[in-house]
Amino acid sequence: MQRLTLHEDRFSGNAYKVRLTASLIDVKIHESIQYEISKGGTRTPDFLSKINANGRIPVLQVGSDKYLPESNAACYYLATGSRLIPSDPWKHAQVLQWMFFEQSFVEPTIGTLRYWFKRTGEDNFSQEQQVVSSSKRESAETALQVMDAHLATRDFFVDEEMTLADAVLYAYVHLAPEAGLDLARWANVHAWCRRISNHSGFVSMDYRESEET
Ligand SMILES: N[C@@H](CCC(=O)N[C@@H](CS)C(=O)NCC(=O)O)C(=O)O
Repeated sequence: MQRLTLHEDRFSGNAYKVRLTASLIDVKIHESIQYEISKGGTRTPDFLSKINANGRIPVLQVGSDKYLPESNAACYYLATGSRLIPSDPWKHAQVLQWMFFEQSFVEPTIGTLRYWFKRTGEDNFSQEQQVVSSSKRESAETALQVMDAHLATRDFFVDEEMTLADAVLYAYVHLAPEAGLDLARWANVHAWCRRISNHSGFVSMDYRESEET
C-alpha cells in the first residue's frame, strides 16, 4: 500500500473511524496532519483547493496526490480485501447497509449533539440549537433502539465476526454519553461496545479533555 496520511482532528469521531479500521487490520497510517475544526482549520483556501473542496476532515491521502474525503469511503478503501468486508455479496451489501445507516442516522444525530454538548455547552445553546437538539435526540434514541433490537440475537451487526459495519458504527455510538445519552438504556448496544473494545486490534479514541479548545 502507498504512503497513507490522515488529515484529521483528534476530536472527530469520523477521523477515529479511519484510525480504528486501520488498526483492526494492522494497516499503518504513516502521518497524521491535525486541523482545528472549531477554528476553521478546514476552511482555508489551501485546504479547500487541495485537500477537500467540501471543507471537512477526515481526508485520507494516498501517496502524494490522491485525497479521499468521507470517512466511510476511507474505511472502505482501507478494508477492501480484508476480513472486515465479507466476500459473500449479501453480507457485503449488509455491511454497506449499516455504513449508510451510520451516515444517515447516527453521525448526524449523536455526532452533532456531541459536538454541540462538548464545544458549545448546553447552557450556551442558541434558540435554534435548543429546538434542533431535541429532535436530534429523538432521532438518536430511535437509531439506538433499532441497533439494540438488531443486536438482541447476534454479537455483531452482520456476521458472526466483526466487520467494517461494526467499526464505523462504534465510532459515534460509543460517544453517545458525551451527547447526553446513557447507553445503559440500550443493554445490547452497551454489551456490543464492550465486545468491540475487547477485540484484537482495537484502538481507543485518543483525545483528552485537556486537548479540547
Ligand atoms: N460525512 C463526512 C462528515 C465530515 C464532517 O462533518 N467532518 C467534520 C468533523 S467530524 C468537519 O470537518 N467539520 C469542519 C467544518 O465543517 O468546518 C464524513 O463521514 O467524513
